Amino acid sequence: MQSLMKTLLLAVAVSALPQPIPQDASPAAPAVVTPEEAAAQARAAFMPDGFTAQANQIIPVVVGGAQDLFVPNVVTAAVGDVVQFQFSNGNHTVTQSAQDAACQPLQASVATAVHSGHIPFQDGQTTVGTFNMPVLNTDPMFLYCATGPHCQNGQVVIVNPANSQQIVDYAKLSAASAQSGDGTTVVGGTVAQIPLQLAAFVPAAPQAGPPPGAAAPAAPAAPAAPAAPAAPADPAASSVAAPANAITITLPPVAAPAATDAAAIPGTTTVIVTVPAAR
Ligand SMILES: *[C@@H]1O[C@H](CO)[C@@H](O)[C@H](O)[C@H]1NC(C)=O
Ligand SMILES: [Cu+2]
Repeated sequence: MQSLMKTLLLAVAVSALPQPIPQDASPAAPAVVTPEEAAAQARAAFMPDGFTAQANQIIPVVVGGAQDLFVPNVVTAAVGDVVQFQFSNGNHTVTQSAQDAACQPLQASVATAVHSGHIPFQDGQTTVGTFNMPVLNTDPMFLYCATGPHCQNGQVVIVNPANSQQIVDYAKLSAASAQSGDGTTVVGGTVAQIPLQLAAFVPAAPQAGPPPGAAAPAAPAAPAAPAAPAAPADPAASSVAAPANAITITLPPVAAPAATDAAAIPGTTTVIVTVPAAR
């Protein structure tokens, strides 16, 4: 009985909150728009008029790419901002969990918990899928990728953490979890496509799949290391013998703090930087 009451109360509370955008079973690819238009669509869908006078930054967060991570993985956003998740290489999600239930969808118990659905990015794509999440309050939001072991491997992000320790604790909890649960319904933001040129990332280089049994393709040639500049013309400028691969940098005079004896500060400071030998 008590749990029935709780369920009813939750249902009432949930119905008072902004409702998820209904999704088709197989939605057509959204039109390609600018990042600003994508954020504006999300604001129009989720923010009552009262929000429009508030902050309206777009905060890009790159999802996946060369590594299965969120970059950045800590976001500070004001009410009225839109966090724009931009999906790079792979097939990732942004899915909300409870703080103490890493890698499990909060949506299972709270219908308004965020989930983007799986948004892929494949080599050669010229558009980027985005999930535009308006920030409706500044409570911490714990989010992860629900694909495969990505969450266990550290693909987690917190929006408005209470302190800098939370991301460390949340990532540790994620790594210790057995496996991830997936979200079911797209909730808490709008999906849109933006042109790759306007995205906040450069896609990972295409992976040429080697034919079965073939040796792995040669790694792309490393850019040539810049030649070490000639040693300074006046060796007296430095009493330290510079190694052959050193660059000598002469810095401008350092401003003397008021309480320091200015005579003790040399006119110039010579720093020797040793450049690692080219691989
Ligand atoms: C992305 O992952 C989802 C869930 O596993 C899957 O249904 C979908 O086909 C995948 N898309 C691509 C392009 O791999
Ligand atoms: Cu992922």
